[in-house]
Amino acid sequence: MRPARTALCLRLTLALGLALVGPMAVGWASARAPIYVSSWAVRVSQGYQEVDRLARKFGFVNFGQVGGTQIDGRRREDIFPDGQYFHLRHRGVVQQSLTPHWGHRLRLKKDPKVQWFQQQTVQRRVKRSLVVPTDPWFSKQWYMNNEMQSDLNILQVWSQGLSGQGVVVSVLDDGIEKDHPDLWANYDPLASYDFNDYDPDPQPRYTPSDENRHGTRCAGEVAAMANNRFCGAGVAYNTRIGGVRMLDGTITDVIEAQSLSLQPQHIHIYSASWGPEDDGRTVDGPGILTREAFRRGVTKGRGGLGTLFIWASGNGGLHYDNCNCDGYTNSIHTLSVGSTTQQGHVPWYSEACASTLTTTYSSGVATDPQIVTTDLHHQCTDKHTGTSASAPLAAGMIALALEANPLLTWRDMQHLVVRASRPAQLQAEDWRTNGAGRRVSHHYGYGLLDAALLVGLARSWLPTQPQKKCVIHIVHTRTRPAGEALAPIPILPVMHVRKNVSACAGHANSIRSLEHVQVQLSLSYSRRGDLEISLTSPMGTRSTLVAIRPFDVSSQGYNNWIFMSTHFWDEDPRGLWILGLENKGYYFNTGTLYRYTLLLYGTAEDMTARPSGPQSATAPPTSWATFASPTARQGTSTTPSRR
Ligand SMILES: *[C@@H]1O[C@H](CO)[C@@H](O)[C@H](O)[C@H]1NC(C)=O
Ligand SMILES: [Ca+2]
Ligand SMILES: [Ca+2]
Ligand SMILES: [Ca+2]
Repeated sequence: MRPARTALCLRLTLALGLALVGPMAVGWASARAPIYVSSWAVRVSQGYQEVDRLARKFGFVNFGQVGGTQIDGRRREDIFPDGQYFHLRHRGVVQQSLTPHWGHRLRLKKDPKVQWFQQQTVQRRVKRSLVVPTDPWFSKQWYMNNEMQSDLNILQVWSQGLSGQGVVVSVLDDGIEKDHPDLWANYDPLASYDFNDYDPDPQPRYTPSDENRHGTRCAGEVAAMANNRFCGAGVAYNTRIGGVRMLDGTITDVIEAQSLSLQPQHIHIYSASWGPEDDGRTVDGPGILTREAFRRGVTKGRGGLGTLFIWASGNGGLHYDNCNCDGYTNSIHTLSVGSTTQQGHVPWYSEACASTLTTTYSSGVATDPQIVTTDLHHQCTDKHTGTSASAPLAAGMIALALEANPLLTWRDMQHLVVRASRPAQLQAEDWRTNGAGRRVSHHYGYGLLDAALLVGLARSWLPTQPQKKCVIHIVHTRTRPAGEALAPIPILPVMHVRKNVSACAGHANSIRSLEHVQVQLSLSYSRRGDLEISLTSPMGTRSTLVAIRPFDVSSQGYNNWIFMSTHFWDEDPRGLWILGLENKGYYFNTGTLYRYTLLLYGTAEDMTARPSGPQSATAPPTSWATFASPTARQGTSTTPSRR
């Protein structure tokens, strides 16, 4: 499909090939389409020489007789006594394909000497035992050691022979202790750089307070080595791991953009746990270069399949921050990850917002268990916390999915994550069922990410059709070319702006199934944090674009700010969209709406017609979100801008 991908493809298919040779143990989830490999069984009665002729003629390699291997000098003729079955492979055929090779099928069919043939498919065989790493701290890794009923389901994936082989992840943070005993073997200098000191070595700067331990901790969650008698195991323990040191110094648009576009043909997944201050009053996002880095990443990175940017949703829960006021996590190009505690509660640091796609485990109150990972000074810790602990877990799970299917695009992966996330036992007051029948929450996105579901779906996923973008200008006070100026709209205490939308029907960019929806707003408001903004889709899904933020007393309003919601995923966008503006604070607030643009992203395909995902039809019990007591909150410290 995309020629630039060849090199990457080769390397990854090699890894896949290896996985296939081993005791292949795949898929316990749903029934799937067969996956064809570059291997044929043929029956030719005239024997070996005739098969050789056939192989030469069609460009196959003759791997010999099936059952004809010599053991102790004796032929194993008991299996196929007539000696007529042969194994052919073709080097010019992709290692794995969802369709049989029609050309070879036709040629073999036409050849009179071929009595029977069959292109081989991947046989899904489940190993009956789980592969459990022997690392001494693995027993403490509660979120993946099968101790709890709804863990991240990672043992299931390891037991299929997947461990992130061939995948490259880079952690953008404060450095990485590359000689750490649980990281060194997976450390990848090509996926690393130091943009604080401009040198290739991302080793953290050591200080008495060990403030630069964050990147090393995140890296271990992804790629700590397994079965080496040290610490625990990373989610994708054979993934190559790099670190970009960029948070330990002055951060600029240039440094962010350089970090996010480091080696985009080599690094497949970037994991980032930083952003604007989580103080509950900032509205800020990437600069012009960084936005371009995201755009280039998804269009040109990974051989054109698109770089995967995994982002922590934010730690501003204590300040009632909203991750939709953070332009990194709410970008359609980043896959935003929230947190839940072991008990399935909303953690005290968690930020709710409409752009979060999925959730993994992390810390909670002081009595909740935390995340086990590598630490500075060749140590191991069981005290890693916050949403910054959640994003790398998701990055590791996505690495496993990429090993299972290296050809997934950045949008494929978001579709898969939507389908592989489950409400499970996660508690929130706002679980709703959207128009595509999926439960979604502002605290958790589509719920807890399940690695086995993700990998199972990834194996048989048919590529998502091209992204369509439909832009609808609903309010604009710009002077039109004709000279007609539209008057700004005063914002009433409760106001709804309705628009019946065709979603570009009849045009090339007509959308049948939604992915991301953006709302771009320019408005003034006397106290920005008091204004709650919501969007309701034609299918009746109401998504809060921003909830009240009591600390945001700014009178600056929103200046072309883009809010994003993932809650309408796979819905049909045609019909009435309602933007809701509501004063939830100071009675005398006033404001003016200058501009409102609705940006719909999606595809022409009806995605709901595809086999349904893992979403359970039975609704789990919901309850009110619980927050830790203020005293317990002090147990965990977070640094602004790092998560
Ligand atoms: C929206 O417009 C379409 C086409 O004009 C019409 O059929 C439909 O009834 C309208 N829907 C609403 C809710 O007004
Ligand atoms: Ca350095
Ligand atoms: Ca280990
Ligand atoms: Ca935030």
